[in-house]
Parts: sequence; C-alpha cells; structure tokens
Amino acid sequence: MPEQSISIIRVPFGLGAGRPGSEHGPDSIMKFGLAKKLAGLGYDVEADRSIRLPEGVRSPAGTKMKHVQEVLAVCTRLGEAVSEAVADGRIPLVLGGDHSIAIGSLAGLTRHYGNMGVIWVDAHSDLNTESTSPSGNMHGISLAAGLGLTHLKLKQIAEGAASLKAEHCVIIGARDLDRDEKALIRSCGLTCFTMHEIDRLGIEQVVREALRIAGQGTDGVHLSFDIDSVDPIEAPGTGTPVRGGLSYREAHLLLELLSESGAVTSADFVEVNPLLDRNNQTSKLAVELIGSLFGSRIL
Ligand code: HAR
Ligand code: MN
Ligand code: MN
Ligand code: MN
Repeated sequence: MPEQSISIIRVPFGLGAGRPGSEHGPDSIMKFGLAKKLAGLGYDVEADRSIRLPEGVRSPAGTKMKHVQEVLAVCTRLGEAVSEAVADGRIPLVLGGDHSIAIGSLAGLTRHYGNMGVIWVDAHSDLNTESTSPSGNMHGISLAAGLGLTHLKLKQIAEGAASLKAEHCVIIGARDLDRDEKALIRSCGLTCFTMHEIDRLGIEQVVREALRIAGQGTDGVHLSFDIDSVDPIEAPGTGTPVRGGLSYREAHLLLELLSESGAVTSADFVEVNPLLDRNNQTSKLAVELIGSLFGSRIL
C-alpha cells in the first residue's frame, strides 16, 4: 500500500474575525511539532505551503460585512492549493486563521467532490448571511456560504465549485446561535448536534450519527474543526470563547472516532489565537487533536 500523504496548508489570515490574533495560529501550531507528529504516524508530510493575502487587496471602508475582498482573495488562493493537493492524491490539512477561510477549502474541495459531506465542529453554526450577520465578521457566514445561502458563492472562488447539500452537513458542539441561524437550522435540512444532544446521547453516538449523515451516499467528508468547540478551560486561546464546550476527552474521542472510520478526506483546524492563549495551551491542544484525527492513540 502506498504511503498516505498530507499537505499542510497554512493560512495566516485573521481578518474574518472580530479581533486580531488568529493569523498567528498556523505558525504556532507548526512550532509545537505538528509536522513531526504526523511524520511519526507514518505519513508523507508536505508542509511548505502558506497562503498569503496578495499585496494591495483592500476592501472599501464602511460596508456592513468587513474585509470581503481580503477574504475572497485569500480563499481563492487557498481553493487552488486545496484543489492541487486533492489532484495530487494528498490529504489537505488547512491550518487557520479564522473560520472564514473554510470558504476557500470548500470551494477547492467541491471541484473534486461533487457530493461531499461536511462535519462542522464549532461552538457556533457560522450560518449567518450578509443580511442576518449581527457582527459583519466573515467567519460567521462560512457554512452558509458553503451551502450557497450567501451572496458570495463558492463558484466565484473556484471554477467548477458547487454548493454543499444540507442533508449531508452536520454541526457538532453548537451552543451560541443567533436567532436567524436557529430559524435556518430548523428549515434548511442540515443536522445540528448542540451541546444538549452531546450531553444526552454522548459524544460517541453523536459522532456515529454524524458519520452516517455526512458519509453515507457521499464521495468525501470534510471536517471543519473550530477550536472554540472545545471548552475555554482547555482552549482559552480563541477569539470567541463560549463556556460549556467539549471536554478534553470528548474532543479527543470525537477525532479518534473520525480517524477509526477512515471517512475523513480533508480537514480545517481554525480559530487558534496565540495572542489570547495561556502558556500555548491551545496551540498544543490543536497539535494533539490533529494527531488523534490522523491515528495517534494512547496505547
Ligand atoms: N454568530 C456570530 C456572528 O455571526 C458569531 C460568530 C463567531 N465566531 C466564530 N465562528 N468563531 O465560529 O458574528
Ligand atoms: Mn466557526
Ligand atoms: Mn466558533
Ligand atoms: Mn444523498
């Protein structure tokens, strides 16, 4: 069997968030040994890709949504890099950056996967649109963009990209939803396992259901993991922490179960903000969690 390959794609971009710092996420995660960890698990690791904002791109001031042009430019470059990794048979592992960059991942991926499932692990649902966003921050609309519900469309970003089907999208860990997002979740056909369902069913059953929804009848599964899904006690280094999140063990088990399934074909890890971290706890946790996704085990 040929060795599996991973392309780590760094995206040092934080303008989709309301506060600075997540642009330092990729370098911090790398600094704590991600490439070595993955190589130690037996992967061929390509780690030299970094997606930068092109010189001179600047959105006009005074618009409701902030930094739209910057998000578009970075996502276009990211979409190309992700698409290239898939075409070369490598698993794209995208390190954010704020969660707006998932729009670029989804654009690049859906060029290849015509019927992709998505598992979105997040304290939030990122289902605002340009009209419902309370903040104007682009990281709050990224899943809606993937579903084709925003003015911004994936096919503007990558030729041949297509919207996701809600029936194959699952959110896990939600606990801070805006009013319009709640209405959309009830009407659009995706599945949302909030912290309430995790408390009641347990994370194992939730992940099994999620794998069924995102994995059955699809040609790939993308994991978009927002570190703010984890409780701020474990992951304080993030821009919009919300108490009552996944425990350390639940987060690991979730990723171990995804790993065991063999279903995940690409992943984002986003919203690590080293400026808000305590003793680099959150960056180190991200390295561990990515390890669990790629097969690291206690014994
Ligand atoms: N729902 C809010 C908004 O749209 C907050 C989104 C917050 N942040 C994230 N996304 N980290 O997961 O602005
Ligand atoms: Mn998010
Ligand atoms: Mn979030
Ligand atoms: Mn189907």
